[in-house]
Amino acid sequence: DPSEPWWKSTTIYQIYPRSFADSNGDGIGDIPGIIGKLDYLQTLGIGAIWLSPIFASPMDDNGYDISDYQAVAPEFGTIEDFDRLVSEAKARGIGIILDLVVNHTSDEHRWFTEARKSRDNPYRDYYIWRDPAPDGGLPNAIPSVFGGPAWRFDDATGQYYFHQFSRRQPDLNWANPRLRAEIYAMMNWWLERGIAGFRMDVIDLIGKEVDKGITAEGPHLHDYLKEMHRETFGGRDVLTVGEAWSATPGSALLYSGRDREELSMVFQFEHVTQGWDEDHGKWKPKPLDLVALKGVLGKWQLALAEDGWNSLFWGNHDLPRAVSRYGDAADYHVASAKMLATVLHLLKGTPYVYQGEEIGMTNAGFESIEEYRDIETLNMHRLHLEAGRSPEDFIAGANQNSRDNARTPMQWSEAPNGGFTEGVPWIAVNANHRQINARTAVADEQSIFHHYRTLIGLRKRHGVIVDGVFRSYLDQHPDVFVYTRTLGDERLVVVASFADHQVSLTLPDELRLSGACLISNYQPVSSLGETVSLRPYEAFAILKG
Ligand code: TEU
Ligand code: CA
Repeated sequence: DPSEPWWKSTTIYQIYPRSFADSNGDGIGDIPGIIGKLDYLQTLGIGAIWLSPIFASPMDDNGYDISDYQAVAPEFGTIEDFDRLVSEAKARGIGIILDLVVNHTSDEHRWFTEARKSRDNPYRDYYIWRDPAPDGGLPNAIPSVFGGPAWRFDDATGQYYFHQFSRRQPDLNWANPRLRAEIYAMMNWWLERGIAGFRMDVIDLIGKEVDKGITAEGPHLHDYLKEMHRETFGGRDVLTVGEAWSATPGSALLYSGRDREELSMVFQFEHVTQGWDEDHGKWKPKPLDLVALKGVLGKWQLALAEDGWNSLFWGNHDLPRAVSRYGDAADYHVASAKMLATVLHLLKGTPYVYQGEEIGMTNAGFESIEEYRDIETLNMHRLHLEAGRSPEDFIAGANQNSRDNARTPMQWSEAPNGGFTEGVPWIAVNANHRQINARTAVADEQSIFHHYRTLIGLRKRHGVIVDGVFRSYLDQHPDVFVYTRTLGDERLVVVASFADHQVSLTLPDELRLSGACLISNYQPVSSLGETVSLRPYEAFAILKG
């Protein structure tokens, strides 16, 4: 339907450039490496690439600590490489979406080196400074996401500055209109280079009010987003997706409602955090609870059924590998990876594929802390030991949920280092690259890769997948996810087992139908009777009408 924006029927692919493809043997992925893989991505059928930050950075948080918004980090290449990536991608019908990290900068950004020179420096209030508390201590007890307090004392000027993340990522003061104007000018500079949109890092945190302990969804957040829309991407046909860990179904509508003139959609994480431990968070994940997972996914489908728009993802560069977290990488690797793709990509919303997910890459399986690189993991490991807890149970948690599980290099072939680099990779390549790699996957019609390619193609062809009304069935069943999408007289039935054993189902009358099998991960299934028997992780979709 031409009136629908392009980003409702396309699939977005996320690249973490450091780990995607190294073209010059320094063990670090780079932009020329990405250009060399555009044909592979065109085969997959994706419509745009969300590129994690490629900007100048000391790489304290692998580029989420930006020291110059309008320069490309030398280890990733040059601005000419970037412009070539944009044009080569466009020639293949692929847009480039940049990662906008404007909640904070690097402490090496010129604005911050200026700001810390004196209390009356013109850039001082580009950041958030506070006097020590009366007892000389921290201004308040807000914690950093990466462990420890969110305040760092600056000797030179005798004040603390606020950092929601590492102490080398000072938060920007969005209450400052001069700061906002500089951000908008920078965004327009990139939009002029032909990008297809922005992913907005922790956008729910801009406009925080630290004196009231409000770090997310502050009172002026939507004022700033409306101003940003007006001043930059408003009149352009681009995709804007805001990362919002704090979003609820209610607030998601405020970001993405069609008349809101803010963003296209948000990344919300309720399906992720509902699986974390109350006390230890992600470091002690709970076993998968499908009824809870289905409840959250269904709630979001219904909340944004009439307005707003969902993003759909299992993974990204901060999350564990989908098949390891939600599937069964050990015993049903291919079947469960295909099932997860089927069940996600046929929901209503825009699907995001994280690099390597399309070939079923798995968690890293690191055995020692020395193999980890992620600042969050390393900080939390130190705090865990300082709290007297054992290194073994930290590593057990990190093996399940450290961000490095998603950051081991993309596995291109059986060659040493998975064909990612001719040099020494910055982080170890998973030894299973001999079995799990893109070359093998593209050559095997039955691979996870071709299952993703089929799903991505189905979304382009069937309006019922883009616009169909979602309804779930058997909500309390612990092993299966069953839902329909309905548009006019078209009815799509999606059946998926999350069980590692055979499951027999009794279906409600309205699901007993015949039609065309659009996709399956065993043999095609084209009709449903009163009972249906599902093999381990069996999933299929039938279209009637
Ligand atoms: O992530 C936001 C964020 O808070 C995540 O790091 C997540 O909360 C955490 O991993 C859970 O333990 C964004 C980026 O995606 C992330 O890579 C950056 O490190 C972070 O912001 C700071 O820019
Ligand atoms: Ca390189």
